[in-house]
Amino acid sequence: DYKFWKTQPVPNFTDKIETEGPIERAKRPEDIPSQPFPLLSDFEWVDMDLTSQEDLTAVHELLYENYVEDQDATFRFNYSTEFFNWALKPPGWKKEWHVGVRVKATGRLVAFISAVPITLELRTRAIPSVEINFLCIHKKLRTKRLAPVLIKEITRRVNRHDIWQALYTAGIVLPAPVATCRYTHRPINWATLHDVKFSHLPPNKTKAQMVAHYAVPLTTSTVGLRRAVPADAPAIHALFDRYQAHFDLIQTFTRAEVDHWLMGGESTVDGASKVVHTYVVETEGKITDFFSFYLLPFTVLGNPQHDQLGVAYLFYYASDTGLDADRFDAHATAALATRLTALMGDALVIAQQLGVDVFNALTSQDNNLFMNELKFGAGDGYLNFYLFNYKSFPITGGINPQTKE
Ligand code: YNC
Ligand code: MG
Repeated sequence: DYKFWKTQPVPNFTDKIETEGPIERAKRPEDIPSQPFPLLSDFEWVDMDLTSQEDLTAVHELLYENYVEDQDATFRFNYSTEFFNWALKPPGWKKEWHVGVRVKATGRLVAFISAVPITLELRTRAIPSVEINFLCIHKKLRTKRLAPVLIKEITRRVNRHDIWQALYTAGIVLPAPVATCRYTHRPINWATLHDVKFSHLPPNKTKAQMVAHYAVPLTTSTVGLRRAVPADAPAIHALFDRYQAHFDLIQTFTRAEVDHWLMGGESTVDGASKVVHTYVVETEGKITDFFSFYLLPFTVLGNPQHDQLGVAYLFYYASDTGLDADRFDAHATAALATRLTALMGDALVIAQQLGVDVFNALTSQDNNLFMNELKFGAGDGYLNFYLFNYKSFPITGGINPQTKE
């Protein structure tokens, strides 16, 4: 019955929204308590220092053992230092927003929650926000109502910086989603996916038929496609801004955020990010398209053949195809569908070259224009998107925010 969520500034399932905007009356940072919420006396709040290897390791271990897993508990996210640098240290990140709870006596990290600054735009209205992610409580401390304490504490820490809205996603249903997407998966290496029981052999099919069905070309096909370099950032940024205009709820980027989220920022190693991979199409000196995906492999438990699964997640993209036409123009939409199908087909090729076994995407952005054609299949999971302290009219024009797994 949502005992906690009922007390929070979120819409309920039946609210009829009359005006779009904040739910709580405006407050000032100085109205917010300067002291943390009390914890049981065995525990203490800590700011995790994700520039230190020790704290990175502690967060990694907590999430590795206790974060989201599949039903059979055979797959675990294999987070890396580079991944945390990318997902948790974008421009404007704050150490005090990497919140840990430790056992006082042993120093053991038993819970974590994070916020990073983002700018949302809802139907052209900019909303300075944070994205809340990586909420995790040790399995031995579950269902003790610690999650509400973590959520209230991160809210306090964000409010102290004069930010009053947040975006978060969850597989579970809470009051009340602003949008709901489905996970889809595009097998690349079907044989391996079958070995680890991620993919199943349909009746009346042979393994060879499945492998052939999902075969991806060895080389890309789009003329002018190449890896993005730092000098492309301004052109990518401009194209991205134009492309986003047709969605209702978007995340916008500053130039520094383009450098971080698309070029790899601090996660860059030897000039190329190991986490986010961005490609552009250059035609006669002009950037006409870009796409990006990030890598977050799975560890596979208890399988004699494989201990790792290469997993890519579609991230942001844009194309100038049909961009200046009315968004309901059927010809422009068909042209965009053709273009995105070619681009994402090439993304699969590149992912395959990087050892990716499965390429995941949500049913957000314009992904419905290419998913069927490129053999993405619907997964079991849904992802609900939530806004904290903001009520929105129903979203009809689509969303783009890509939260990190
Ligand atoms: C969840 N995922 O409903 P009610 S996603 C939000 N998001 O409250 P307890 C959640 N709320 O129903 P446990 C939630 N999961 O009574 C549960 N809740 O109102 C609510 N899993 O607390 C739940 N990570 O401590 C209930 O539950 C209350 O011990 C119960 O802990 C939950 O990162 C959890 O899936 C999820 O580690 C921490 O199960 C634990 O079960 C766990 O008794 C595995 O809590 C990992 C996992 C969640 C990933 C994510 C987004 C989190 C968003 C949090 C909300 C942010 C609001 C905005 C704040 C900033 C505002 C500003 C400005
Ligand atoms: Mg608990």
